[in-house]
Amino acid sequence: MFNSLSEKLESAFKHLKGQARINELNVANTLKDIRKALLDADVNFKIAKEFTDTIKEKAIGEKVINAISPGQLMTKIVQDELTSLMGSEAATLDLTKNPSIILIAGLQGSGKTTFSGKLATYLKAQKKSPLLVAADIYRPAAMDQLTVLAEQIGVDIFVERENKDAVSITQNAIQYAKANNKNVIIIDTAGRLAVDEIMMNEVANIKAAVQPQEILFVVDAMTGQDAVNTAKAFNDRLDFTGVVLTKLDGDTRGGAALSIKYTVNKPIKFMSSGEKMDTLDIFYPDRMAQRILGMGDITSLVEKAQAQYDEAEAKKLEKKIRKNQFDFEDFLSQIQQIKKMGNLKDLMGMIPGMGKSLKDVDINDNSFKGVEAIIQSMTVVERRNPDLLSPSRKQRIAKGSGKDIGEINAFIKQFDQMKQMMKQMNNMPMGKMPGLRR
Ligand SMILES: Nc1nc2c(ncn2[C@@H]2O[C@H](COP(=O)(O)OP(=O)(O)O)[C@@H](O)[C@H]2O)c(=O)[nH]1
Ligand SMILES: [Mg+2]
Repeated sequence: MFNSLSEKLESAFKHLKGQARINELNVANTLKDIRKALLDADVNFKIAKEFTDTIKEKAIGEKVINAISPGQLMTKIVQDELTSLMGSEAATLDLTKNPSIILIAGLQGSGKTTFSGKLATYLKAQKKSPLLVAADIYRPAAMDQLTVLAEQIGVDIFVERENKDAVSITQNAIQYAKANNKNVIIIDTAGRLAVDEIMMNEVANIKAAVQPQEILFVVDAMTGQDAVNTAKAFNDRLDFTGVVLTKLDGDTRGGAALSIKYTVNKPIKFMSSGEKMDTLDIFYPDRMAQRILGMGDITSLVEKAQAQYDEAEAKKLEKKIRKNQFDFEDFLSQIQQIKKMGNLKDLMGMIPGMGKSLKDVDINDNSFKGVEAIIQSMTVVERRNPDLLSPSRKQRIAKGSGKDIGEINAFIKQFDQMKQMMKQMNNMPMGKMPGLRR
């Protein structure tokens, strides 16, 4: 995420790192490079200037030049300012009403329908009972899309295909929700390719009719400054309660994330990347600032791991590792756990220092395909007894998984090395392993 921006910011700090002495000149050069990095990320020039002016002021105030580690102090100042530019605190959803109504607005193609599905998945996981409402009356395909999503995630949907009045659909949906114990209503509306009066009127009419607690403006983060302009137009008309940044998976530059809060003074509430239904994340300005500065985001990584964490399973696995009984079956189930945590490259990017080194590496869920195919071509007995793999069995597995025998041997060798490492860890005195409790 925001790789190019991260890289440029990191290199801006080089002025301070390599120097034996820090002086006004290299601080000024750092600021100049920071400003350029922001402009290249498509941050509005006024915001970029104000940003570096503030940093300069703070750097003077905190006497960066005389500090023992000026580079570190400067990074801290930039980190704090990035955080505050994106909103400081994480924002929450107002779900106090029963039912709570969430209106989803934005341009066509921004990701409203996809987000509606993700939000419903997220709320369902929080033990809410959401109802999706198909209020995009113009394209029958839009209703189909939401219907398919709803079915996939197991959430109830309200559709009235013959009704051509979005306001009346939403009013009927509220009646339906009340009668069927749905406590959150998510209204997926129609969008246009550009801001236009008819669309704005329609959403404004729905707003007036149903008085939603939340109006979430969905915007494609890849569109940079345009995203910010659209946000302004929607906010002037709808006075929305929060922003959802979508498509943070591509090579999004960061301009939208950094400029929207400043421009409309509304919090970014969620960010979303990819088309899987479980890739919706709360937007935490402080964690995002850390990621942008290449510091990773261990907090989010741990949270994601915990969400998938099955205590009983983990205990069982720990026992097996301790007894040196880790087998192919355990390996396969670990891979599947990791895949459930979300986009792999994104996950790796949360490890401090990893983002940059992964820039050109192509990792995705398919990266595991080879290994999965190999293990899946083994019999259950073989999976549980790695030592059984004789040459003839390996031949059969190679055939079954479409690999050559060299690849099978390489995989088994890796697996053995991994087990060897686990064995060594088991033999290590506890005191030498920080953070690992037994
Ligand atoms: N890569 C990526 N694609 C997305 C994301 N969200 C939505 N899309 C895709 O963008 C297109 C438009 O999304 P859709 O939800 O139909 O937008 P809507 O017109 O606002 O309802 C679809 O092809 C989605 O699959 C995202 O976070 N990442
Ligand atoms: Mg849609």
